[in-house]
Amino acid sequence: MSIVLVCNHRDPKPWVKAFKDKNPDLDIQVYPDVKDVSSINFAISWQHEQGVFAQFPNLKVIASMGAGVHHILKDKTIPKSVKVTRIVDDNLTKDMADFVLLNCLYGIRNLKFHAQNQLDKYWEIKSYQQPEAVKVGVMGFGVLGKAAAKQLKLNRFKVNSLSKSRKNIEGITSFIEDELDQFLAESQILVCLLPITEDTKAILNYDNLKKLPENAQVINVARGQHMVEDDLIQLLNEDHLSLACLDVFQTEPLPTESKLWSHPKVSVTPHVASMTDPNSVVNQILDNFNRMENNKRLKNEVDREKAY
Ligand code: NDP
Ligand code: OXD
Repeated sequence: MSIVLVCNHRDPKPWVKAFKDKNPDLDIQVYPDVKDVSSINFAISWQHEQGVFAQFPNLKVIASMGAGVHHILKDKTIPKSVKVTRIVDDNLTKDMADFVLLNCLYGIRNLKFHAQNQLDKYWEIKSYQQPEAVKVGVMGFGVLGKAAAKQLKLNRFKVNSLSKSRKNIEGITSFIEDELDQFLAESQILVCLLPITEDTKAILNYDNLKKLPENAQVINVARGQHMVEDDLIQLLNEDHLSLACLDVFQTEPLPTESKLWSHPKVSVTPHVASMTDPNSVVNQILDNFNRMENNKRLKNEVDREKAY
């Protein structure tokens, strides 16, 4: 039984090293240098080219290198019998919670405004808000959304959450998908931590973003496909929104011609909110490889119907 690593936009070398450090005898091959396609039962994937897995007739499991799995599930050539797993990792979770807090503070302390003024050597004092005066709406209350919400709460922000099913966490008001309008109307800062599904694609569109209070800030750390980028730019230009902190984009790397790069109210980071450390997740992937070999239930398996 062998593993294939199929990845784009990520260097496979640290992954191979992490696996080999744990188990030097492991047969792990990096696509496209695969010796015997029929020996491959387990794949580790990041943004593979569509259809690539069709050449592995004995494939049983595809493990995402990250928390998100849309890059795998959108490939309709993958047989239904192939199981898909994702990463749930304490370091990934803590890093995301930190990044969300950082961006919320960045917004309320007007740091983008001051950075713009610095470029113009212009001294302008602007008052700022206290966290307790600001309500953050965290869209998606799974592993990462919950951790971000708790971190915000600890740092004095008021927090609402949005999820499919009702949650019960002290001090955080839970909204469910039917209550999206009310949730948006209360979110002075909106944090998107949803998975991509048929319901959440393009959910950050003009009509929905317009429901945010005036001067709201938007933070998208989930996927670029949630956001209709032209709609966002329009609402920033109309002064309905004050700031967008974007870590993910419709097209990555963000094309040089994108207006987002130089928009005075947009902060751009290159999909670094929280990055999987191969050394931190190698054990959970190897554990699932062993589970597959022994016909045991996999950990962090994705419900392919639900799509997350
Ligand atoms: P989870 O699967 O743990 O959580 C998903 C949450 O979204 C759940 O609370 C779910 O509700 C909710 N949800 C799903 N569909 C809807 C809907 N239609 N309306 C409202 N809520 C909905 O995901 P994670 O927290 O682990 O990760 C979230 C995303 O973050 C990933 O899919 C990935 O795209 C992104 N990510 C980005 C990174 C970056 O560096 N920028 C790094 C890591 C992840 P319920 O609880 O009721 O099921
Ligand atoms: C992930 C990511 O899904 O890095 O883990 O975006």
